[in-house]
Amino acid sequence: MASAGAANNDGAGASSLAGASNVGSSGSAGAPSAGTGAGAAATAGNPGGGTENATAGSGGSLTNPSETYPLPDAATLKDEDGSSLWLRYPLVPIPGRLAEYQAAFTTVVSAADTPSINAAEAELVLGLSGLTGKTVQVAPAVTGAGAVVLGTATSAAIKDLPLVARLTPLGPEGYLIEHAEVGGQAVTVVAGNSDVGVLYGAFALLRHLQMHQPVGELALSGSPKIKNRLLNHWDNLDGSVERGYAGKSIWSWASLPGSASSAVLKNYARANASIGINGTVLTNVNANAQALTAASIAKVKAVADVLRPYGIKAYLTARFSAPREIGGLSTADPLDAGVKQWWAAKIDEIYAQVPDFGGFLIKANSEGQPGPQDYNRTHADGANLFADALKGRGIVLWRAFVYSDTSPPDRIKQAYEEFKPLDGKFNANVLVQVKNGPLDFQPREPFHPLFGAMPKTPLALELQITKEYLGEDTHLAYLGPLYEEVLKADTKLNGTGPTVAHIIDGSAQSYAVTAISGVANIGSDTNWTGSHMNQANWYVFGRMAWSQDISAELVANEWVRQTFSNDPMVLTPVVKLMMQSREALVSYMTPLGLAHIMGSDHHYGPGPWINDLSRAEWNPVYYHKADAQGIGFNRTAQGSNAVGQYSTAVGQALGARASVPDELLLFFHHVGWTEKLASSGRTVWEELVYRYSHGVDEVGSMREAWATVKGRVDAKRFKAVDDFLQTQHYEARWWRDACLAYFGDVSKQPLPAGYAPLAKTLAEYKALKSQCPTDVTKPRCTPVYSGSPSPAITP
Ligand code: GCV
Repeated sequence: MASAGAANNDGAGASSLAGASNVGSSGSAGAPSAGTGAGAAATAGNPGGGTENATAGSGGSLTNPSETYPLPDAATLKDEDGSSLWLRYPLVPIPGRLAEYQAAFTTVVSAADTPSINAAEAELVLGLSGLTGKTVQVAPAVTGAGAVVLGTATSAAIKDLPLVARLTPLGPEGYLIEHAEVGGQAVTVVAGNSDVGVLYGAFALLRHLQMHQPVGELALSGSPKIKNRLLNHWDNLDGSVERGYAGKSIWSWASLPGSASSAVLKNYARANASIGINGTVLTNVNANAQALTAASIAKVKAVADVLRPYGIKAYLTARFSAPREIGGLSTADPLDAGVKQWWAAKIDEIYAQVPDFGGFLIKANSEGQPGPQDYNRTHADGANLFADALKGRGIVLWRAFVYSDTSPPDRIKQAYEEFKPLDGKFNANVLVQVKNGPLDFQPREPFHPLFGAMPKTPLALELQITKEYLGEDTHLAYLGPLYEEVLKADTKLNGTGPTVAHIIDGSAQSYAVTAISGVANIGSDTNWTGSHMNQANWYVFGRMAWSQDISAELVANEWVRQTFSNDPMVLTPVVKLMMQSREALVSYMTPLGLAHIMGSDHHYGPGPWINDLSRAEWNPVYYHKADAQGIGFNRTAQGSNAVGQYSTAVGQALGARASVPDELLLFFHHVGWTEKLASSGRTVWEELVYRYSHGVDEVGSMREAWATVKGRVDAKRFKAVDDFLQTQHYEARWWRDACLAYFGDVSKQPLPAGYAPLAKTLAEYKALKSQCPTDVTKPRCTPVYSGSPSPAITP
């Protein structure tokens, strides 16, 4: 049954994930609500996407044209702290839609008393009561109109309905939501092929309603193509989070198993189930063997017990040297019989406590982590050690992010060189987990050349949700466009296609097992993700893990509607600024294919001049290679030949100056400062100046757009987002001025006319190193400027 939720941290927050609602209020009439702008063409699902279908007949409009959204009364627009995420369920503020929902949803009729069905019931009771302003309760049977009937294809109320024929093909996690007649009454059926499928259906229905969609012709369905959709937490046992910008680890490892009963974990599970995530790796890939002791396994069990009703399996990272560190063995050699026995026993011990344990995520022989190469064995030898012991029960996600201890001529080539020769050598329950690009979660990089190159080895895609290189908690960068760019990237193995999405969903190369991972941005902050807008990146990861065809814009639309408002006066500007945000950030940080020019270690502010670290590839100068003649890393056949790792068609396109896209120019080519770009007619230097400056002004326009929603969203969240946008604007200007100061100095090119001058000297930017960031866990700098950072392109 529904329980009032508590805020993320400790229940102290004013609103909660489970219970908060931003009660709609009357007031002066707002904007006309016919679907406009960013939202107009969107539909509630994903027509033609193959994995999720829209409401039949919902047409192109997301709102009822005959209704308008009232301007919320400032006195009654309650402050929110973000702890409710996108599960707020506020009263529908438009009378016609409210009446429609009040008539359509009066009771929830359950089919079975199982943990997942109970979770679905509880969510529907909570959500429907909030949205309709009426108490919706669970009933044992259909007694009148307005029932929502839950169940699987074998439930008594559902098994004889014609819709079962459409449900069955949707697979074990699929769901279907339709009107039907049960017990002589018109009801809404939420059906799944499993209990978790029913839960997914419940969340899909609530999403539809939170988006104020009509319910007259209800026909929602969905099923994922990718089987394992995981968050990867880089959480350490001491409560810190590597690359975490949202406080401490939510597991509170030291207080487990007792603390598992806190509302935080249940709310975490609800949020993940609502977007289809079905696995979570609890521990950092830079692993600690202590996570595998008996005491730790008891903690994992406690967490897994909370996650299980929501269809989420717990996974762990495995430190390769654990047999030596906690097992008392003298070796961790994967071919040693004693080592095999140790891992087999350890894995049995885990399954005795956690019967649905998902498996292991392993980083080996990378950045100092131990691995099979320590014993002259291969990655396949290492992965198969775990695969044997997990067989029939779990999977191994073996990471391809390998980064050796010696300086390579071109760091990005290592993963392909080590893994491609091992294709076909991994056991059936091993996936090689590959980052989206060959470098390291940059604002933009090309897709990883391993995608398509290992037809006999299932590859999992690893995306980063926490924005290590994209302004962390502070800068607004909606990652939907980045994820979409990767998923749609064309490997051109077959002329056209397959895309990365079709590689990882298993369809292109017949993988037996499939997976996608997102490095979580979640922590103990009340708003979960360090900033309100970063919640959207958790949300979009889940939605795209479920459906690779869904568009970033549609997901932004869904998220804004559920998180802030359905009012087009909010929806249109906020979706627009989200959609421009990633490209704006690329422009002011790493335009034209620049990469890894952030300050060392913290990866926050600009540091293109850094050249004094002991290993070549730790220094930004290694990546941009700017000199008096030009800029960029030559990865063509005449350079490092990284292009040779792609299919012939992709390699040729990236390797030729005439066909490489401007967006990746300096990633693959070293070009002269005064060489002209065919696309703009500007020289490379002028183009850099233009893009850096344009990025700053884009943030200015994002701020202006956000300013228009004042009074239409609660004041607390409005101000929090507004403050961060101001910081971002200043820091975008800092990025622009610092990078142009440095590249101008190297190239000896003057700033062209039509641009604002650089505010400080190169020496002053370099000197900021000692002040900024002041705290690496919250890497915000004291304001770098006063006044307005824009216009950077002067009128
Ligand atoms: C978990 C980058 C990050 C590291 C991270 C590593 C990885 O190097 O900076 O913090 O370590 O990637 O993905 O393993």
